[in-house]
Amino acid sequence: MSEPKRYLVTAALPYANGPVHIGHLAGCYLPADIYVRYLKARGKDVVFICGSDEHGVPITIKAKKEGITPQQVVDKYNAMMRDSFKEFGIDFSYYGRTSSPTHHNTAQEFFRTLYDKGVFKEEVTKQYYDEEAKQFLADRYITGTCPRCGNPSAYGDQCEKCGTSLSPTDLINPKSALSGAIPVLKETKNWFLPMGELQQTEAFQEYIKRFDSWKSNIKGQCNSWLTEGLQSRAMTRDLDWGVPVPIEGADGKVLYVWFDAPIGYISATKEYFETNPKFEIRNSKWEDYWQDEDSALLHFIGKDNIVFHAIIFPMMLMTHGKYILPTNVPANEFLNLEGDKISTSRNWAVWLHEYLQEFSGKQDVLRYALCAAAPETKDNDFTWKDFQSRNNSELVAILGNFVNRTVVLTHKFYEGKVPAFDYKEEGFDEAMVAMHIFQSKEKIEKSMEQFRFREALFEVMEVARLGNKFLADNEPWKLIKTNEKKTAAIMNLALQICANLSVLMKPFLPHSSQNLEKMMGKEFGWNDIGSMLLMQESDTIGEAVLMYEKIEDETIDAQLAKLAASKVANSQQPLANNPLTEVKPDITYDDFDKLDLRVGKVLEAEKVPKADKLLKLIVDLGFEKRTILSGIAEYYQPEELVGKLVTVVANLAPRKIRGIESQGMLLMAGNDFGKLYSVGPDKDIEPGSVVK
Ligand code: B3M
Ligand code: ZN
Repeated sequence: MSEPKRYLVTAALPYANGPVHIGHLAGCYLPADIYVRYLKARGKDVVFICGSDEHGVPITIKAKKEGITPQQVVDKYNAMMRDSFKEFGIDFSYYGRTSSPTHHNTAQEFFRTLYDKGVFKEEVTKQYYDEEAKQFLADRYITGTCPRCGNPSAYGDQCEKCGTSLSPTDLINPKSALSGAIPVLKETKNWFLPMGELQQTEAFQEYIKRFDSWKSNIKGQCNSWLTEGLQSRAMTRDLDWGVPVPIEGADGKVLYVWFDAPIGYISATKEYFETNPKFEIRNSKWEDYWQDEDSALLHFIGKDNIVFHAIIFPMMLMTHGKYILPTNVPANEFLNLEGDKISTSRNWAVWLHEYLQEFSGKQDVLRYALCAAAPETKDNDFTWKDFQSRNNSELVAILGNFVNRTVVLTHKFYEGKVPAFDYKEEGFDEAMVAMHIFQSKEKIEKSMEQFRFREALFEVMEVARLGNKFLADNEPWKLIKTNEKKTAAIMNLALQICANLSVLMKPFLPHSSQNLEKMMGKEFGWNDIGSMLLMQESDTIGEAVLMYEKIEDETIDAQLAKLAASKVANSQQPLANNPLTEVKPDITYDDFDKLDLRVGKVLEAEKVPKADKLLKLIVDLGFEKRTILSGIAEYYQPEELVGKLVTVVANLAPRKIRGIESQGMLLMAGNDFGKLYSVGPDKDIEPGSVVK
């Protein structure tokens, strides 16, 4: 696309069932905000949309847990999240809610349009039902083992470990999350989006060409979905919390949360235009951003949301007919904390609202640390030590130090007035500085366009480094005694670098950039970058403002102690909550006897391309060789397995995974905390032997 006329940028609508943590921020809100601020600095027309996702099973489960109504849950967390995003400086144009009447209407109308066009396939299928709770078990109401990676606590809609989107019936050993009961299958009617058929359409094939220019982590996930072939997916649910299905014969059913939530971006945009008179003046309307081919549509999300934004929502938009399709879906991977997966239930997180209280005024430090460690291409780790050193040795020692010295010396030597640049000397050259900054600008722009914000931030710091070094090398505080003219020129240049930095920093460190603007007494735009004439002779600068201060070890230790307390609390959790103590219901010997377990010998093992977790094994069962796919690539190197004796479930019905037929399963010992060990005989015995 040539330069878009306008941009509609969205950040995933967080479920309003818990506070925001650093994983959310690094995953999508911060990158989206950085990008939006960058576009705005360049004078682009941008609308930045987010809001609370207030439907879906996660909300109702939280309500049950807290003993309050779903409405109370969403009211509480919607306010909390909105406020902390705001204080942190995530500059949404509008923060909506999917419980709003505008949203309900918009989502229902959308469904109706697709329904009237005959897009959906009406199907009676068997769905899991909890006979104790008398309720169908959609999505997260059901848990079980992920068929793809073996994660024992996958949800009915998705495995959070490998990111796969699932149907409840895909789960191995399904269990009701409501009562723990083993669910039964019961018939019910639902409306399906025929994704397999839609995949074949010309329009969709045309759309997916866009993937080629997307970040490789997204392209990879999307392509593997497409190669595997998409399956129809129900867009309605038997639930009582959500947007009612607006057609006859659908009593007691609501829209699937992943049908209504992305439409939330549209309804929030509508509400923004309805409530913001600014747009009437500019004579633009919400449709311009969603329905005009000259607009760019960008969805910032975390990796677990890729399929919904890159495939399902575009299919909805496409079949509706009036909408543009996403220009890009810049998704990040996951952020871990101190080497461990962030987890709300284990309280293993840094909560934004707590950070804002405990580190008051230090929003930009967290923005900086999170951007520098952002999981842009692979999962990454946040540690408090890294946070401290980013602050102390980068923000304080380089950026802050440079700005502070420049401003303080300008006050000391020149009563706060910009001194003249009137000096010539071989090797002392303002054009060199200008060139350096201009080149940085170009690098930053290139990185930004590719959503490589870490790289861009690094380059911004390069400019601060340049300034800091420039002062350290020239020592104006000494030189003033011997060469006033040169000192003035040095200070003039230092001020020009500060002015340049105030713009370069803007997308990343908005609070400190504002402070720097105050100190410079002026605001500059993106096109000013590279100029050495931003500060004019005799301009008066403002007082020095402390931008960053050192963070002491005690502060970091207190945070680490807080996390350590979570670890202890988790290990002391009542046994009833420990999945290892829950034994499945009794079975008879006849049930057990149905299993045909055999000793097998691994002959070959290799990674499955584009599947991080999977190994493809050739296993000798004595009487025949089997191809078996096993989700153990994280725990075993292929070569470790060759020659090993393992236990194989030899009569498990074959399953196609990633286009390869898996003819059995290996037994593995494991717990919920990761790590799997293969289970085999402890003495050499020939392959094919029966395990009983
Ligand atoms: N609420 C899932 C999540 O918070 C979901 C995103 C919706 S975006 C339309 O991860
Ligand atoms: Zn999985």
